[in-house]
Amino acid sequence: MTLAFQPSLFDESGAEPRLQPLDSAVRRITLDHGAWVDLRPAWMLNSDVLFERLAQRVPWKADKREMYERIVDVPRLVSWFGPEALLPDPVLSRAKGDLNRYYRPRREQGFATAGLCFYRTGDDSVAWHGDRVGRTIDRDTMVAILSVGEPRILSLRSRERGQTRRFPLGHGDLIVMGGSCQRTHEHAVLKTKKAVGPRISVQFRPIWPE
Ligand SMILES: O=C(O)CCC(=O)C(=O)O
Repeated sequence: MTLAFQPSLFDESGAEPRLQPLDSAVRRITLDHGAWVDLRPAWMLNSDVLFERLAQRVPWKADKREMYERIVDVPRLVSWFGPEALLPDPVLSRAKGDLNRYYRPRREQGFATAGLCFYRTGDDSVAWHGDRVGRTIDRDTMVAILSVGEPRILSLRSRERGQTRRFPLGHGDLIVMGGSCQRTHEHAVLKTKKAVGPRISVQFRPIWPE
């Protein structure tokens, strides 16, 4: 699949994607009800190369879901890699390792799976939701999202409908949602009429018990 996109101004031409240290470059934003997000802009350098590889190599699927008693297409492409699966690029295995080393989650909370989403145009989106753990268990957890390709806005608001925060994420940026975030807050990538290029997000998650 090829989609035109605006390359990052900071990438070294043709160089391999590589990760920068997390450490002091991570900025924490404390939210209400015990939720927080960490931001690490440009965590991955030369991320356009990874965008191109993922766009070409990943077995993308168009999911369907039920809406108002009709089956409709989910407006984005997805692919999921279980805890033992070989990730579609070695730099993603390094990313998972770096996240586990930096956050040192308890064993059952370690980043294990990778869910990939491909937003081809501004029509692709995901509606307001908290990830499944927020609906099923009463436990804090972390979800880390690496974004490559052109930025899209990840919106975040408390379930009490407080202030909406908007995080433009693309070109190697990292966001980690932690604490109670999946239970007390919702996030979304909303449709936009603005001319936006394609973005792929990689979400690293723990394995959540049913
Ligand atoms: O693409 C993103 O940054 C968000 C993805 C997401 O929220 C999800 O798939 O649950």
